[in-house]
Amino acid sequence: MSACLTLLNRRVAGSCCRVWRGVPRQLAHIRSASVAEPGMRRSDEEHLWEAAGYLPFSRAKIGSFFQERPVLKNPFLEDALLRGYLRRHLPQEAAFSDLCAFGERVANEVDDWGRECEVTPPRLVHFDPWGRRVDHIVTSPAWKHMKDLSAQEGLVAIGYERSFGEWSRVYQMSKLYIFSPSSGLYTCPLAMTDGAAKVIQSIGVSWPTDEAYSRLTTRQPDRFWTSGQWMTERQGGSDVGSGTETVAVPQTDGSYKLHGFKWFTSATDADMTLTLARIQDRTGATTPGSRGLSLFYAEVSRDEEGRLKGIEVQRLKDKLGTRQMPTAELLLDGLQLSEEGRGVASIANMLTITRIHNSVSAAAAMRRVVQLARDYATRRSAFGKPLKDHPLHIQTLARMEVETRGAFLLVMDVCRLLGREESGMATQLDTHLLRLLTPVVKLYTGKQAVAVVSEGLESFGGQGYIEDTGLPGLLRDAQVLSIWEGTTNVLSLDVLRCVARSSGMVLHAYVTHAKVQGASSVSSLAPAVKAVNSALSELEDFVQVAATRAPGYLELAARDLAYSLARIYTGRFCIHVFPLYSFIRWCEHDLCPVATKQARGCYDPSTPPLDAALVYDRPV
Ligand code: MFK
Repeated sequence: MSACLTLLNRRVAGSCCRVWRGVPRQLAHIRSASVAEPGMRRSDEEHLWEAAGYLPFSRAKIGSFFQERPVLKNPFLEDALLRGYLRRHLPQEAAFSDLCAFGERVANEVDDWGRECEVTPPRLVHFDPWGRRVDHIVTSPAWKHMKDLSAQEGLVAIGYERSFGEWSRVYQMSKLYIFSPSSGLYTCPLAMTDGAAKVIQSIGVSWPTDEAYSRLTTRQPDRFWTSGQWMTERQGGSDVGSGTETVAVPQTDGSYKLHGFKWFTSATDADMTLTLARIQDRTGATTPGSRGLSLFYAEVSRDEEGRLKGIEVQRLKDKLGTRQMPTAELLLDGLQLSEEGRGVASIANMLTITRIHNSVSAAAAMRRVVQLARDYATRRSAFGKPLKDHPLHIQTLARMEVETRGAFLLVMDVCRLLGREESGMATQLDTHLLRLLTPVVKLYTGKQAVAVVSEGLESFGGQGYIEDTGLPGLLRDAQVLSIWEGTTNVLSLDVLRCVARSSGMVLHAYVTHAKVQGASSVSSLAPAVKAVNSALSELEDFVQVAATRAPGYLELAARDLAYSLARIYTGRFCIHVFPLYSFIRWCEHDLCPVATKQARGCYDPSTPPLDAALVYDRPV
């Protein structure tokens, strides 16, 4: 063969430039080292190249091997855990057939729209051709299809129709879970729409928001509205109470004009919004802090010439991900909705809903990347066998799978609790659990989604880094999940606040619910039961010690506490829902990191100055 190749090199090189065009660069050295032999016929060349196994490169120019792509199949049928969970709790045929049909639609139609949203991002047209300011946010046709689809499929409506009683939220969120990774981020406006409907419902559906409520929760595409949640200002992303500068000036007709600058307004093409502002008194003074904030409802409308009324769009944000969706800086005017000074408490209902949606999207992102990686492992071979036959690769996928299952079960349990509360079935324990677990599930799944999706991309090798595979977008969009709707630290502190405000009742409810009662009848499960219950005891011990320390101690422990709450609670599901071997994988985690770190003195008073010395690289 090597003699043949030498002959080939000598004869072919320089004889015909045409042959060399398209030969991969790695073969170029063969040419440069070769001697030309004029007069050679093309068929001879071809014969020699074929003998050397290179003909496909000379003809097709890129070789004959093409890797099969990972295939998205019906995400409902592909998800045994989701189907098993629903079979257990919501065994209605109507729900199954709807989810199955929707899964088919997602795989065959919606996923392409999602991709189109990514490659045709929104743009802002400030002026019409004659110089008038119009501030049009131009979105892709696919983005508009998503809106119609959302109405038709009842992606918000299901939560308010409550056809499945206390399980209606689980059903709605199952649908969103299937939809989310293919939605082109349309789940963002849907989360806020759902949150706005919830706020309006909790305040009481009456004029002027009754029409808005019916539009937010309709299944008719031509009536359907989406809502914004315009909270963030330049000074106030997390610290909304101090950072909100927008003022509400009372008008003679009882309405208000809002003057302010909203720094991040997601899905700015919404039809209405809920937002916060400080009401001015007659002297123009406002009340500072959280107590000075009221909640406002505003419809986004245009005048006859197409100009936005009372709103100027400064610019669209240039973001790492979520590029499918317009995020803008703007100002607006509106009508008062909440009691004066109850803005944060009133919008908290919206935060609960959007944080649950966020968690659903996080679990869904993990599920999607695992589904694709699992499929790819059957199509891609390396080192002589398919990836699925490499034990280390399968171990990696198993670790991703167990994270995904844990996230799914945690999220669905919070949806279950929400459904119980909304259908009047919730016990006091359920209500406490819902308050505590909402920030916990949001912060935990948001972080895990980034880790799992990043790991998932690696399982496609270099292709996972290539834009038009659609895979990098999964990672970019996952990164926002731990940022918006409350960062990990802000939510960890929310956990502490709700523990303190309930005088520890939320924690008591948690321990009561999470404890696995009685010895398991299946002896093989005994170690798992023991692991969860002893982690719970460690958690209780931590709380007892922490209660005797200065407040700064708990603040430093807040993140680890939230992680412990998430991991122990998920461990409890492992026993009932998972096969035992997945519990072994779950226990690769420290179930109660807050106790482990407490024992190591990580929250001692000396820690903050030491941390500052470390971060700023200054000796203490
Ligand atoms: C795919 C999913 C897409 C999701 C959509 C994404 C769209 C993106 C839009 C955004 O990102 S909008 C910006 C989101 N911003 C935040 O999430 C703010 C993060 N900061 C916090 O959450 C702060 O903790 C908070 C602003 C709430 C702190 O404000 P305060 O004024 O210091 O709150 P405080 O004093 O703790 O609570 C005031 C009242 O609200 C209290 O009620 P009472 O007066 O009756 O006692 C609290 O109990 C209540 N409250 C606060 N947080 C609550 C809550 N109630 C229930 N749940 C909560 N989480």
